[in-house]
Amino acid sequence: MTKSALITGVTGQDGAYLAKLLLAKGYEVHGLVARRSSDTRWRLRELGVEQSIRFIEGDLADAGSVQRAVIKAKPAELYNLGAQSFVATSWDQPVTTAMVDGLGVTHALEAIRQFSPETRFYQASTSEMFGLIQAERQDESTPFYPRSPYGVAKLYGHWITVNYRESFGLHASSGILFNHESPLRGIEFVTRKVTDAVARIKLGKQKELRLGNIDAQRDWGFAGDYVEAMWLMLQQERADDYVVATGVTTTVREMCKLAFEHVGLNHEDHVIIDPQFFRPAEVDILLGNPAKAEKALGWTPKTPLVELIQMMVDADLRRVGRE
Ligand code: NAP
Ligand code: G4F
Repeated sequence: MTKSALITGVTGQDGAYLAKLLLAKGYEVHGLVARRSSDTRWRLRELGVEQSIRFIEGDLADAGSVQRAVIKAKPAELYNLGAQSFVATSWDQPVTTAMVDGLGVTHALEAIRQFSPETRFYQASTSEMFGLIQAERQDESTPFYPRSPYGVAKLYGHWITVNYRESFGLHASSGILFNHESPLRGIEFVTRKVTDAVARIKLGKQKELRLGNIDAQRDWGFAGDYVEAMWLMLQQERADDYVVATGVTTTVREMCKLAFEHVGLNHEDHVIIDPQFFRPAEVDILLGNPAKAEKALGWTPKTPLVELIQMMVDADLRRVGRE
């Protein structure tokens, strides 16, 4: 029998890759989409899956709409990827961030609890919850110390997922994913901001790139690899929580160097430090330990950062070239 899946955040980076993965596995894929005034489906078109998805209008902040989506899709698996996911914006819109990234998770869990308790649930948790890190390499037992309203909201989402698993026996798993990027990454995130600027500078359409704290370090992987870990989590007999990471950390500065070098340029000739991109509180360094996911799920990261950045620069060169 065809399995049905419901993805919140289907128009986002991860939603698009996950939809493609599930369709390839033969799932009927439903996507919850919030009403927007302009088109948000470009990623689904780039991956050639837009026509195969059954869209259901709804918003994570609106409990009734999430319930109706669950009743309509009758999903065997619900992947809760929808979020206000840009950390910097969470200081400007802390309440929206809490509503969607925090309470929105409870709306999804309640919908399952009341209308579809057999549905398996995936929560998109984040390494941002580790914030001011309490261990050199972060794993499932590392204490959390979020440093942004986004991190705080996501921590609520994480614990309510654990709580509904323990309270009601739901098959609810939380993936604590470290940063993952791709050519479909939003332009506001630092990797894509850099690769887009590199393409524009190379093609003579831009001269400089303004960045904030380039000493920050992140454990960056490829989104296409990470959505496989999400799916694997929901195929396990027991629900659990997993760190998904590469185990390698790199500065923003070094990531920039890789991107500029790929087109034969020197980042030092173009990068300008601009205080407007510094954050009120920073997560200086993240470095994950994915040993549990490797052992229990058989998952390993496949794409090294240099390959990922080159893939993103090449995609942006093509895009900017077409403009
Ligand atoms: P993304 O590209 O920003 O996508 C976010 C998605 O959420 C979009 O489809 C967006 O819809 C949707 N959304 C926003 N507000 C919503 C609302 N009120 N109701 C329903 N949907 C809403 O994020 P991503 O990089 O794919 O990340 C997916 C999830 O993983 C997010 O929860 C994020 O916080 C989490 N995460 C990401 C990373 C990472 O490095 N990428 C790491 C750890 C965790 P529109 O297109 O209409 O805006
Ligand atoms: O690319 P970023 O905006 O990603 P950030 O804040 O790490 O958050 C991403 O990863 C989280 C997982 O840990 C996700 F949960 C979250 O949804 C999102 O996907 O910034 C990365 C680093 C930061 O330290 C930031 O201060 O890059 C630094 N940075 C320096 N200059 C910049 C810039 N970030 C952005 N976005 N823009 C800059 O100009």
